[in-house]
Amino acid sequence: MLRARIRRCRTRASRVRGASKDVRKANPVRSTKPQKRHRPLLALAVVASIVLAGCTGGANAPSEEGLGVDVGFLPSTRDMTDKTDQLISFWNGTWIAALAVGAAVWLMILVCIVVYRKRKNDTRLPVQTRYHVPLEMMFTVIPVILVGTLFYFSQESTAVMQDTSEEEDLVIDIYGKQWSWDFVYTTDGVYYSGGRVELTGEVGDEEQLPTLYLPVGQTVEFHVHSRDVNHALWIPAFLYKVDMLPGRTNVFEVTPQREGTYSGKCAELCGEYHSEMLFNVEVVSQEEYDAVMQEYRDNDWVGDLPGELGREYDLPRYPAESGSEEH
Ligand SMILES: [Cu+2]
Repeated sequence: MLRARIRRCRTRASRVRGASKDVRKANPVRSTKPQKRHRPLLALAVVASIVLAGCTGGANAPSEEGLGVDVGFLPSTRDMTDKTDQLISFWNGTWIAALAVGAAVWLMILVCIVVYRKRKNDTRLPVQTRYHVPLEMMFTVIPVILVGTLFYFSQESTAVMQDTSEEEDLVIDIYGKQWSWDFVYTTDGVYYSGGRVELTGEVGDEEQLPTLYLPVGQTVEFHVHSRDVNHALWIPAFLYKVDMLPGRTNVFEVTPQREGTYSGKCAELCGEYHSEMLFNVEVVSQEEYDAVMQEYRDNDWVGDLPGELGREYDLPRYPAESGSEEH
C-alpha cells in the first residue's frame, strides 16, 4: 500500500520534473546581469575570509589573562587550578563543534536558497518529498550522535572535578544560607560565619564580603552543604559550579595554583537577597593562610559549626557573639 503510494508520488514527481525542464527550455532564464546571481556567494566568501583571517591571528596571538581566544574568553587561565586546563579545552571544543555544525547548516541553507530558488515564469510546485526513510533516519541519527558526544565530554569534565582520588591536603566544608556563607576549615578546626546580608541603600564594600582563604598549591577537598534552601556555589575563576542542597553533601576537589583575589557567588535563586549572596576567594601563600587560621583561633571561631545548625545562623557571628559555650 505504502509502496504503491510512494511509486505514485515518484511518477508524479518525475512528471513534474520533466514539466519544469520543458518550462525552462521554453523560457530560458534571462541573464542580463549575471554578476547579481553570484553576490550572495561573494558575500559569503568575504565573510568567511575575514573570520578565517581572525582565527589564524588569534591562534598565535598571546591571550590576555582570562580574556583571550586561547581560554575561550572565560574569566580564568589554564593554570588557575589543576583542572581549569581540561575545562577550558572542553569549552573550546564545544564551541568549535557548535560553529562547525552551524556552518554546515548555514551552507546547506544557502545552497538550497541559491540552487533551488524559484525561477522566473516557473509556476509549478517543486518536487514534494515525504516518507523519505533514509533522510528521516539521518535527521534522527545525526542529532543523537551530536548530543551523545557532548554528553560524553561533559560527563568526563564533571568526573574530573568530582574526582577526589588524589590525597587532599585539607578539607573545607562550605555552607550556603539565606543569605551568606559559612566556611568551616575542618582540617584546621576553625570557621568563619558570614553575617546575614542587610540592605542599607548604600553601595556595599567588596572587601567586607565573607572571604574564603585557600593556600596556593594545596589540594582542597570541598564538602558543600546548605543550611536551608537550594543554593549553588560558584567560583567563576575555577570554572565550576556546584549545587548546595539541604540534606545532601556534594564533594569536589581542586588545587588552586595562582595567588589572587577572585569572586564567588550563589548561582541558584534562593530568595529575596540572592543577588547579595557574594563572597571573595583569596588564594594566598601558606604563611598568609596560617596567619588567617591563627586569627580565627584568637577570635575563638573554633569548632566545626555543625550542619544541624539550621536557621539559627540568623544570629550574627553565631556562635562567637551569641555565646561560645556551644563548643
Ligand atoms: Cu543562595
